[in-house]
Amino acid sequence: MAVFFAISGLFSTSLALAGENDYGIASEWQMDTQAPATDLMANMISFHNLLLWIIGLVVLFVTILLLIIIFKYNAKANPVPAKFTHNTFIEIVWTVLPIMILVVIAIPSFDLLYKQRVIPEPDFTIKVTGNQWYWSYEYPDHDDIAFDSVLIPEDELQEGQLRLLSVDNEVIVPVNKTVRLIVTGADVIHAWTIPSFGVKIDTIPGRLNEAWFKANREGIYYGQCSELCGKDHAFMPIAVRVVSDEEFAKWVEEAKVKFASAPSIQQIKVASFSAAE
Ligand SMILES: [Cu+2]
Repeated sequence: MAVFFAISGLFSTSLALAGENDYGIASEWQMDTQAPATDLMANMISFHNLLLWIIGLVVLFVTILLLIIIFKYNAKANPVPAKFTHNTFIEIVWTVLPIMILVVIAIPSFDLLYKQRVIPEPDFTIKVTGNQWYWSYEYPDHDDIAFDSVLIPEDELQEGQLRLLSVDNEVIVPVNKTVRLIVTGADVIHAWTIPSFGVKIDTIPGRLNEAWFKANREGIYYGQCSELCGKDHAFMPIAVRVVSDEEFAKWVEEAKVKFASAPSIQQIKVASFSAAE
């Protein structure tokens, strides 16, 4: 069994290295992660692959030792048991070797944590608010464009739209720009994620969390709320479209007009709530 896991681990490593998986969306029979659209995610995948090799080799090594002991040192094959209780050399080896393995893991691990948590100078900021059960986005550096992003129900899907993933208003960002996310929750805890970006962060009511990404490839990327938040948790997807600088500038101009007049769902809710009081 252990050997099976080791081999399947190595197998999925080679799959990921071959870049078989899709960008921004799960693929049929997918093993391993979605293809990376940020340097950070590429970094995470190579760290993940390093760990798989280490885990695989450790499992293989331990399995071989176990098999040797099971067959060579059982009572039948070895009728006179040894009496020794200590072996200084082997004790040094099994202390020092794991320490060295942990150091090999720790160095890229801390490097990755640093890259994730220390946010580089952003080109602009997007504020993300998780609501039951949709997302709200604000672009404070672009005239406070604000809109809600709601799932397109299955019976209203147009050609090319995806069940449980497509939304009415996608987040639009330019390629190769550092985007800072400031996230919060309006009601309960949600979590915003785009697997291909290597970003996942809790949106907590009454608290601001920060994350960032710099997409290095144009395209559409999907994620799904990743913190159980109520009955429609599965129906509040995240869609980010990465476009060229020109397309982004064009979208900003259009969005200023489009979202200027449309009151957000949140505002309607608040209005009806206060009217009822
Ligand atoms: Cu949720």
